[in-house]
Order: sequence, then structure tokens, then C-alpha cells
Amino acid sequence: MRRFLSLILLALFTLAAACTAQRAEQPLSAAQNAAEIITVYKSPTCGCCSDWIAHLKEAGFTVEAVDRDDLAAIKAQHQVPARLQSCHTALVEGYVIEGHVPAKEIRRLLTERPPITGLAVPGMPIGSPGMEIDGFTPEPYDVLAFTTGQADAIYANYR
Ligand SMILES: [Cu+2]
Repeated sequence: MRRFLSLILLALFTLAAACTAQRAEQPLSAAQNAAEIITVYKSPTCGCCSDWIAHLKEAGFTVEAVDRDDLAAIKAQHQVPARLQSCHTALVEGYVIEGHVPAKEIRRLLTERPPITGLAVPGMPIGSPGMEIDGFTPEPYDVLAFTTGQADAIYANYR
């Protein structure tokens, strides 16, 4: 009887361990897969957009580049405020990425998962990823976290 009981206990323990392992594994692998794919909307002729895409690929992202002539509509659709707009708009895991945001900050965003709309580097600061220009001194710039209906917050600064 005692042996029978310990067999049942062993079976239950094994089941519980299997469930725990599965639960711990699933969200992680789902997040990792999705984090690899970033969709970038850009105009067909944007050179610095392509350089930013190269920067993302170097950092391990899979990039789906979509050439569009109606970027204003894309920005409006994804609630990018006019004050933050730049040359390209990207989507990753439900977040909006506007402009030359460093891949490192996108990774941090996907790890921390703050309740924000997205990240933006407004304009096109010289020295930001994809905006390196020979002979020009890099400009200081901020990566801003934006949320619809709220004030922008500084997510990171580069200077
Ligand atoms: Cu640009």
C-alpha cells in the first residue's frame, strides 16, 4: 500500500513538473519569436531608412520592409503624434517605433514591456543608427517613450 501511494505521488510530481516546465517555456519562446520580426514602413527612396534597417538586422531582428507613399496615413493609423514624426514608422509586438531608434532600446522595450504606445527619435539626428554621416559630429538626442494622450517621457539619452 505504501509503495502504491509513493507511485501515485511520483506520478503526480512528474505531472506537476511537466506542467510547470511547459508553462515557463511557452510565453518565453512565443515572445522570442515575435520579437525577431519588425515591420518597417518607409518611402521607396529613403536611404537612411534602409541604413536603419541594416542596423536592425545586424542586431538580430528579422525586418519586413514595406515601401509606401502614404506614410502620413500610416503614422495617423498608429497614433504617432506630429511632434515626434520622422522618416519611417515600424511595428513590433504591438509597439510603434518612430524614427532612428537604436536596436538596443527596442530590445529593452520588448523585455520591460511598459504600458506605452511606442518609442520615437523625432527628426533625424546625425549620429543616430542609420544617420551616421562621414565628417559630421554626432548630435545629442533622446529616445522618447510616447503614449496616446500623455506627455512624452525620456526613455534613453544619447550624448
Ligand atoms: Cu531617416
